Amino acid sequence: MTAPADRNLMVQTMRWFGPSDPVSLADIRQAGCEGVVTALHHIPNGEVWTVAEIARRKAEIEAHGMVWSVVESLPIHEDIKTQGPLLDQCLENYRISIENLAACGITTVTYNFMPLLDWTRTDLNYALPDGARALRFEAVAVAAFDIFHIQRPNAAADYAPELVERARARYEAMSEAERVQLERTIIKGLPGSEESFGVPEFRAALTTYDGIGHAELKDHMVHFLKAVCPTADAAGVKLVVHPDDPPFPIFGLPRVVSTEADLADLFERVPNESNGLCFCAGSFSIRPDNDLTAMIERFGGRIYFTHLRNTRRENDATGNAIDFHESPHLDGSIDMFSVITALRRASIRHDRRIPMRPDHGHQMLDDLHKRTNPGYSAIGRLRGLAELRGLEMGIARAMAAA
Ligand code: CS2
Ligand code: MN
Repeated sequence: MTAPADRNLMVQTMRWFGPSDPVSLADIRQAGCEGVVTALHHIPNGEVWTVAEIARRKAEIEAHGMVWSVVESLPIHEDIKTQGPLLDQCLENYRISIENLAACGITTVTYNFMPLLDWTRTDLNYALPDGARALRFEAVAVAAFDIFHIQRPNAAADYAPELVERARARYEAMSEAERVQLERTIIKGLPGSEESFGVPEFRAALTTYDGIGHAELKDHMVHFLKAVCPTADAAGVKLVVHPDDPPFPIFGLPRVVSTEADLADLFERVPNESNGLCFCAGSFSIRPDNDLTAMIERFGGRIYFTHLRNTRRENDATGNAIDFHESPHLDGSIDMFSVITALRRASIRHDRRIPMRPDHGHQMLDDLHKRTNPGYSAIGRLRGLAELRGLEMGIARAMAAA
């Protein structure tokens, strides 16, 4: 019997990118994980995930003594976000994939609703004082890329004049190789991203969002949820949206899952039980106006998955002028003790075990000499997981004893 203090502890997991991931299922098991978070990355975005393909992946995970806890992600085709020509077909395929996952017993499904790009960083090799490498986002690099490299029409209007000038100086000082490197980092696609672009393709893709602002994109998201949630409700599947990373508009593209107000709006407009949240602490942490514990308090009933990660804001700017890098899990702009305490309260209140994964980690120790997926090396995530699991256990025991 589980001691009361240990009831409803989070389900520890790691993300696995499938057979080509340099971190193996055996490695994830040794990290002490009970579950795996993965996706069928080989199936093109918009197509159906068949029962056969799902079952094959599931068996592979179970052969390593773990379970497939969460799908991350069942991606949203661009035609759902822009309401393009394939909209209805993509919605139908999404519903079928949800039913097929449920038939295989997989009932938590992550997605994001970010136009074109998934998460965005400008430096994947940022040297920390201790010699480890982190992922970093620098506002001036994004502005330089946007205004001077891809030359998006009217891009400069989206930045403070002072930032535009710094971006100009920065771009002029960059070598050709540095420009290509920045381009690759921003639009070639980070791990988990479904899209990958060169400059002409990216320019063309941006125009598919002409006329789609914040209100329109939110309407498209509500349309998507209304089309798929009844199927998910009936199948017992929770659809959990991953917040925008970073949580503000980028390249003139709107973002609609960035703040407490965004979430309140989405849950009000689509109250279905299956409309859930992947609480990514790292993504929300980038905005100083996001109060993470208040958000967990308010939306706890909707949280079915959490990414625990921390960031360090490097300036006191807001909006698209913020610089940040990914910090150690327990040492950054957010107080992880408060976040896990709030999640613990939500788990107890709703009597549920929330799957968690250490979201990203530093490249450190032996991994500095290996090929790794940026943010997804073994040792950095193992450090994060070890710290988080100890913190959670301490919180749970202390709460039970109080
Ligand atoms: C990223 C994304 O911040 C993150 O977790 O690694 O790949 C994220 O998992 C997806 O946007 C979720 O759909
Ligand atoms: Mn995340």
